[in-house]
Amino acid sequence: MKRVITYGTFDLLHYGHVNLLRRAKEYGDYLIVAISTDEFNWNEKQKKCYFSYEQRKQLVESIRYVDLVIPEESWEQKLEDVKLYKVDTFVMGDDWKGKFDFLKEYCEVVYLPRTPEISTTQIKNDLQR
Ligand code: C2G
Repeated sequence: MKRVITYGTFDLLHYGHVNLLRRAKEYGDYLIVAISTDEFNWNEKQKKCYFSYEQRKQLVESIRYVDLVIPEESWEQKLEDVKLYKVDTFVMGDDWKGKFDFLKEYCEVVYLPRTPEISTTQIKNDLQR
């Protein structure tokens, strides 16, 4: 079984997120998604999510490509996760290109093109108009 992992906030879940998860799943048979907790988002990314961790988890778990959702609580946990879950491929959108190359010793690292014209920030801005 080939295992894939990816990380993200996934707030206001949109088709850009789903495109990423669909393509990530193509690299294996089992896709793990680490979702940033509310604390991690606030403390480390200065992001205030519209949906709580539990709500974002429920939404992501409902996506057909996703096999397991775990919490992302620190920047440093990726290496532990790769080892713990015996990950073969680490996937992120290419806005993170190069940032996780240190994992190349342990697994394949893939950066996928982002879906253009959509983001959680864009949705929030558009709704304020
Ligand atoms: N994404 C995408 N296309 C978009 C928007 C997002 O491909 N239009 C991808 C991002 O590149 C990322 C994933 O969807 O791989 C989740 O995006 P975010 O929820 O914005 O995640 P982010 O805040 O980048 O957190 O430790 C890594 C971080 O947790 C990533």
